[in-house]
Amino acid sequence: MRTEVGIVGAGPAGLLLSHLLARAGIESVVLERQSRSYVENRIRAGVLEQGTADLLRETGVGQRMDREGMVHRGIEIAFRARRHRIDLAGLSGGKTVTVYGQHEVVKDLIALRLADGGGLRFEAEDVAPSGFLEDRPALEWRQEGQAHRLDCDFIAGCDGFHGICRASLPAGHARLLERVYPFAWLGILAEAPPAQEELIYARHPEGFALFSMRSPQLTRLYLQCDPDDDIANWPDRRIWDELHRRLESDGGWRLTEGPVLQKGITAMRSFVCEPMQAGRLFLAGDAAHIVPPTGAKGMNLAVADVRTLAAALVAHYREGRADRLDAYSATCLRRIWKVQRFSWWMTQLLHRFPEHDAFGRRLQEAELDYVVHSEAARRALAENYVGLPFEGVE
Ligand code: FAS
Ligand code: PHB
Repeated sequence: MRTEVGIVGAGPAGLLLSHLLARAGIESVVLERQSRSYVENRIRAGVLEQGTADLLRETGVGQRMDREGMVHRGIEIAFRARRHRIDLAGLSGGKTVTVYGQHEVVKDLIALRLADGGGLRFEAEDVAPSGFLEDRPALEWRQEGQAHRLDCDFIAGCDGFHGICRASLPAGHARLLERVYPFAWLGILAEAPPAQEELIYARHPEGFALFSMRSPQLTRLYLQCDPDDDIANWPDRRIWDELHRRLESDGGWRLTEGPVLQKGITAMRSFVCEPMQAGRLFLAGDAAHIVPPTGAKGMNLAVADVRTLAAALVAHYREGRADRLDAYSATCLRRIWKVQRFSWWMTQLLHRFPEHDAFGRRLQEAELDYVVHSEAARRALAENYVGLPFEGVE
């Protein structure tokens, strides 16, 4: 079997890349190790930057997002029992974010790719990339006991942090830069109408908490926990008690409880693989980088990578240009490190750090105080939260 671009992973990165390439008349095949149902029901990110929502809309996959997504013009930051609104739209020249679950974006992309006759292969086992350093890239895998091989011009490694593609880079080729945080996030999805319209990021002496949502019927909530904590230690009652404690302030607002549909603990790390390419293998999304979810950037950064990679592949196929593929990593890394900085900044601003002494806690409070009372600081937060402009790609 042969195609132009072999894509490993049917998460947001792999599916969007396949969609963008198809719109440019470039063939691809996506190999995903999980089932379609698994990837469509994996609850993850929830906030789409302005640029991400615009890209989905402009490329014909934003209709349901526009019907069901919730456009947000602000967020709230809570500390010392008071809440402060950040007017994202007013401070960013009218930009907004859209709350629309990552799994919904994945469903929309899968439906469109299948309708377009796109090559999506689910439950592809033991995918193995090869030949990408010798100009003869190929992907081999097993499916229903049969061995398969796909020869292609390029391989896109969109297989997430635990995927095979980054692991296939030659030893010593890449530099891995990482920061692991001394806490994790416990997240729940509750069948409860969101108790208010906008997100609340809360810094509390017991730890960080986040109030978010997925729909008028579904509330999404997170609280900081120990990095090696076990979800078995967190019965629903304990979770709700801790969320009430950390999120409710003096204003009388109360969180609405409901049946907990999903709960899990996610580790917190910052990670970058430099460079994000080797020969004809290109990494995109979580395969190349991880950000702590505090800045709501994970999926949005994956989208930005794929936008750059798709443009570079189109320049190759249409104009015979190699320069944009050669510059792929450098182009993406400029944005990646700015987003890493913002995600780290939001994380250090809002979480309880075990190593913090009284001085460290006062510094954190002073920074929060400065952010919520300085228009310049609020504008900087807003500019990053709604999404930095795309650079280097028309
Ligand atoms: P993904 O991990 O989404 O997709 C990779 C795909 O490759 C998966 O479908 C996987 O099954 C497949 N794959 C892996 N290995 C393979 C192999 N060997 N062969 C074939 N297929 C393979 N970001 C936010 O902004 N906000 C959040 O709240 C948030 N919460 C998160 C919670 C969790 C538990 C996790 C793990 C991440 C969360 N993220 C969040 C980040 C997340 O949204 C990612 O940034 C986003 O999924 C990145 O998309 P992809 O790069 O496509 O990677
Ligand atoms: C979510 O709704 O899942 C969400 C929102 C904002 C974040 C992280 C996660 O910063």
